[in-house]
Amino acid sequence: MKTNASRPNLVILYADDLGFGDLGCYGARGIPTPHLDRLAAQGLRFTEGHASAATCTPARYSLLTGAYPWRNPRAQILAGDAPLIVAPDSPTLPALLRQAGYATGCVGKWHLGLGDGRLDWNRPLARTPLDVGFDRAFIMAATNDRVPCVYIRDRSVVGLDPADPIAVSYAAENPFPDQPTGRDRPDLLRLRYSHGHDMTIVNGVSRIGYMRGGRRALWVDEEMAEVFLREACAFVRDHRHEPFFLYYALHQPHVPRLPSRRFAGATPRGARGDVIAELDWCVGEFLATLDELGLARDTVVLFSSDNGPVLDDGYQDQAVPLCGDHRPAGPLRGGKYSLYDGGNRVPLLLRWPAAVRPGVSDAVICQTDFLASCASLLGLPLAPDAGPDSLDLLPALLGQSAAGRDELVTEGLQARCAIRQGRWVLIPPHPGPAFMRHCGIETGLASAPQLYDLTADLGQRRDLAAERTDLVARLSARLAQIRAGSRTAPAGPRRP
Ligand code: NG6
Ligand code: CA
Repeated sequence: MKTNASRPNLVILYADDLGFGDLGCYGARGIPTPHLDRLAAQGLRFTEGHASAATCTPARYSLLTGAYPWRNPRAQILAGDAPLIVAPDSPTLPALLRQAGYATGCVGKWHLGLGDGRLDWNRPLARTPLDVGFDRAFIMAATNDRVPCVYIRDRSVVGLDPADPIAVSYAAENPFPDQPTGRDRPDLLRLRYSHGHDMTIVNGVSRIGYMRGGRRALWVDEEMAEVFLREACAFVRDHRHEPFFLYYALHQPHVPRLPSRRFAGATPRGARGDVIAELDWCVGEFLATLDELGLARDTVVLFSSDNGPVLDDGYQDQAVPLCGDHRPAGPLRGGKYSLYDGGNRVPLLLRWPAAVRPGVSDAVICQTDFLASCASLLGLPLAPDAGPDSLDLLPALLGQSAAGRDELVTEGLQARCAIRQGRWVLIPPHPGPAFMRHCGIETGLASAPQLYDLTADLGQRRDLAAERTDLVARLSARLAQIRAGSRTAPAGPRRP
């Protein structure tokens, strides 16, 4: 089946921990991102694109299911051996597109769990992206700082030698005393940890979790960008004659930040800047493949990030001292893990040359809305239980309307939520430290409610909770009502 304007290809390029201020087109200085800047110039650049959460697993869960992450108590930063948290055969974005005849592929960071709780890495895996709507998958299980440090194709670890089976453990104690850890053998490290990340050493970098075996299958961090890029391009090449959906989840700029030789030292911002430059290059190479295959015009390319930025996320890679005057979250307060806007407001770009005129949009869009908006684009009905928090924002996404969400719930750590309504954000009282000392991030947690007017105070500096007790009461009640309910999107037509 040939693609055309009513059945465009869809690609989601998803960065890991890229902040609102990290790209040139969002005001970054000192980190060249020419390819993403060009993508922005050729399409729509959103100033109010939001992940549903300030960490990876919950945000990705929402993107694929159209549900707020706190609806699923397991949608929290997962260990590398956690079971799949998306119900098999549930109505996900890839499942919707697969049903509509699209070839569906997943490349890159997964972090939504694998298997059914009895994971054996040496046998075909019971639950993988293939069980939630993808025809093909080439992934890492969790994050680049978590074991197992291997690639998985469809259901199997790539390049595994059966004589050297993989064992993985997230127990408190190292069950593999013969495997050196960062804690015991710092002399073996080429990149030292700053906090956490002191367990099994792989490629001279200690990780989260313990691992033994699988030596032939271990990834080389510096090759990861090219490996995923190659797989993403191969998927597009293989499916160029039919409509396709590709979810290409890049690993940059998540820790450990180990760019390929080409990008080591490419920016004055140190490793974090270098891997953002590398991310930009990957996007450029990927877009060039669309051009070469004559697919650019009829392909909707969405670019976004799973959560806000962090400088020191556990390795001594000099991200803090080399940051200089670069502001990874731009004008926003907080970053990754935070309930402030810097945690969830991220770059969001959409290019579709056949139908979308370039511009800038201030419509509030959440990644949760991609599901219903795609269904709307393709004229596909959504099951009543599909995407309980997914709004059809197609007109806003295509630049035909300035109206996005009026209301949005976002989550920091551990399902603690804030609510946005129009210009107002309420962060209810939540127990916990106001500041993450290791990461240098303001969490937004406080014993009193906080209320901010984003129109007058984008940087969330002036807390108006004491002055506007009426709004605090109204928004608190609304948040409680939302959390007690089972959906926020209408089950029928979903235009807000
Ligand atoms: C944290 C890790 C951090 C990162 C994060 C998940 C420590 C001390 N910190 O627990 O390095 O891996 O989890 O990041 O272990 S995310 O982008 O996948 O949400
Ligand atoms: Ca992330």
